[in-house]
Amino acid sequence: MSVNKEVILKKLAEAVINFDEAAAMAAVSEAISAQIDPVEAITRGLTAGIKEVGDKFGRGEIPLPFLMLAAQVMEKATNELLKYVPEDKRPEPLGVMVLGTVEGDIHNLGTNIVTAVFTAAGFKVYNIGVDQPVENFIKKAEEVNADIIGASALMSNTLQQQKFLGEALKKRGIRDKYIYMVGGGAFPGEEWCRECGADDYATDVMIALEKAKNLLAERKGRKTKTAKRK
Ligand code: B12
Repeated sequence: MSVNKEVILKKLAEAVINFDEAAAMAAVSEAISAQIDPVEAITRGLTAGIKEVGDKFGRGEIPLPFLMLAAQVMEKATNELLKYVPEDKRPEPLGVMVLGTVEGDIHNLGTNIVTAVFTAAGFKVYNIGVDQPVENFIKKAEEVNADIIGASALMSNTLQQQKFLGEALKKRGIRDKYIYMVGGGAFPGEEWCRECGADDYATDVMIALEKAKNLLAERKGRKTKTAKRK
């Protein structure tokens, strides 16, 4: 691993920690010139920074306006890096995903990254935005005939919405129509995924992508087998 790459990733993280937009954009340029994978620059650079800011906020070491400044820097730098994620142009989408942040939660840096990375990988993503009631996920998924429903939650008091969505899908008898994935920074792990009745979870976009591809392949395999048996 090149030393230069680690230095640039650190600069990206520090720029967010110091809410220094100029330093962030300079580090973004350096990352692009050094041909660092833009997704890695986001996940190992900027995201490491925003996590540290979040921890400081959580410990009461910095007030909310500083958290907001750091989030703005993160968003601007992320948007610039996402321009360099190569588009994988496929005639048919790999899969259709409806994605959003659950009701009561306005965090969207993560879902914007998931949207960009999944789109670049060949998915058609309908990002329905933040603060979305359970019904809206279902309505959109039914409307666009989605393969995957993805729900993001970042706070302990909004996590339960992921469970409500799983329950609502079941109640309507359409749970098996969809792959249901849950994620977001505050994700408690495997056990919570099961409680939500979800197929899988991820707290990192690249892991989410790999899991989504595997789940789709599994499902397509199952469908082909059923069709052959008929
Ligand atoms: C940035 C930030 C903000 C920004 C949000 C800006 C924006 N446009 O999103 C602002 C300043 C607005 C904000 C506001 C608030 N925040 Co805030 N925020 C954060 C912070 C620091 C980072 C979150 C983030 O963007 N991370 C970076 C992204 C890229 O990561 P991510 O979301 O996890 O996404 C990745 C993966 O999870 C995955 N992924 C994401 N979604 C999905 C979906 C699926 C289906 C899958 C498979 C994968 C996946 O892929 C992404 C890329 O790798 C966190 C701390 C933390 N450590 O998470 C606190 C944090 C989440 N916030 C917190 C709080 C309390 C708040 C406020 C209530 C503060 C207040 N007093 O007003 C408000 C919330 C208002 C509301 N109703 O939602 C708390 C929550 C505590 C808790 N456990 O409940 C945290 C944990 C901070 C803390 N330590 O106290 N916040």
